[in-house]
Amino acid sequence: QQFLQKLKTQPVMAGTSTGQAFWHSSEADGTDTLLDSHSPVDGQLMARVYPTLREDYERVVETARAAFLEWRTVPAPKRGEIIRQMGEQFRHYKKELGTLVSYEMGKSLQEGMGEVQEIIDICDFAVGQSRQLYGSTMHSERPDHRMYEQWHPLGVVGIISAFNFPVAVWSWNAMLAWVCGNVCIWKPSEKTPLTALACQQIIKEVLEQNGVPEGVSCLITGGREVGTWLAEDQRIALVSATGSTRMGRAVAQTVAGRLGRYLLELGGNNAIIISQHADLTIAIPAIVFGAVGTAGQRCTSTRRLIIHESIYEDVKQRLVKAYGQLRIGNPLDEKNHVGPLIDRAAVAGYQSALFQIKEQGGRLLIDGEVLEGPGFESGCYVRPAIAEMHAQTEIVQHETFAPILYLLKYSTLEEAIDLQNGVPQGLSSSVFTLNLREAERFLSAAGSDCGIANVNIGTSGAEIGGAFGGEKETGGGRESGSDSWKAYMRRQTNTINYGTSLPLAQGIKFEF
Ligand code: UN1
Repeated sequence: QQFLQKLKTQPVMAGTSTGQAFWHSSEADGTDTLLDSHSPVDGQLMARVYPTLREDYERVVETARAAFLEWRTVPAPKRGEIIRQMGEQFRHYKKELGTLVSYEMGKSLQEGMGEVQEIIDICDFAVGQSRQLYGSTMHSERPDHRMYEQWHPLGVVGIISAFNFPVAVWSWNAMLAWVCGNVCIWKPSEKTPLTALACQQIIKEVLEQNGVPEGVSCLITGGREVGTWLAEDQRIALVSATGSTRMGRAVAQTVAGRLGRYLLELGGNNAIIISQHADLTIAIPAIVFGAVGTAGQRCTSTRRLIIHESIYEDVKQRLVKAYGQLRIGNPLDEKNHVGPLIDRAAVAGYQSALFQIKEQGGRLLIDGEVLEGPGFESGCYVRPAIAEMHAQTEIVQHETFAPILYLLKYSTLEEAIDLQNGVPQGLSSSVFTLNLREAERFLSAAGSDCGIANVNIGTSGAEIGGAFGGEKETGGGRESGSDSWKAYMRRQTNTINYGTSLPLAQGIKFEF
């Protein structure tokens, strides 16, 4: 409550641009244009937020562009030092921000804190990265020539983030984009504007204290239309978008139309293969965490279980038992395992999926239900469901952002891998097996077609150190660790002649 109060009293909420943050200008008209942030935890109206108007957007982009001209010349390790200080601030505010994430988004307090931990981790990673923006050197085919490549910043990076990881995914993008010398304009999900505002406040002090030009970190708010402004805008060098495949396709088509760059992290439909050689004592908790954690609203959530026929009944029984022990309720109460869905529209999507499962010949092993009564007033709490499917019907092919787990049976590993790959999405995957051949086959070129493939751990809960993202309808982008930083930079190849003649490549002679 105190943290929220602090947010409300900061001038950044009141209107005009302040420090590093842009918020909506005072010309806002009627209250009906405000974004209401309701907590799915208890249905309470947390705050009303001004959406960005078009003229404010113009001002934001122009200020960001001007800031870029300065920021790009700051030595990368100096930029890294500022990110280090941001990491310190997030350490300081971990509890407050984690709680706000939990309250605004509905994930458990531990997961809310975990998200802030991801921010801290990526800050640390980005600090190191700031001294490692390496390019290669090549040997020129020409005498007295040197050839090398260097990496330069792109310019203004637009970040469109989703409600389910309202702060972590922004930080993966922003921290790397900043050390690479870019400036950022962040459009958070209209379902979780407050956590974005909180992040902007948390870093504001650091930016101000270091004399960072206004516009390096910009925040704009609003719905789809505001995202479209970024996608259409020639001045936005890179649009990094996280969310549904539908949204990502629209962004990609628009950005591609102007030959801009995009980085997409879209839907997943993640499966775990449970081999007859699996250690079920670790497989079962991995499945349950993957399927019901964050109420099934991670893009890495486990949605499909492909189980060897010889252990199918055993796994089924263990799952039913485990699901029977799940406590559904207020995510701020650490006793509970499953919190609410983000809003009633998500609940409707869940209900529609349950209906389609039955229509498509599925059998609900654990039926879903929308919970009512004390503690469930928001109308967003649902019971995690398990459905047995005879095939990957249309509903199984679809990513329903809710805790619904599909069970499928297999007899050979090839069949299991075909099922695993037989959906339009390609984000995360895993196999539980103690058999080396199976594990390696799954990880081979003939195995999983996903961006993430794990052995003996679940599909969700990736660390920041690896590149995060996936193939096919997941969009092909990679964020966070490994060499994902390259997406935020442009590569320049330099050839230098330090000789006294002008030899041409490919031995071409051009004499006159
Ligand atoms: C997402 O769901 O958009 O791997 C990101 C995980 C998290 C990130 C998920 N570290 O589950």
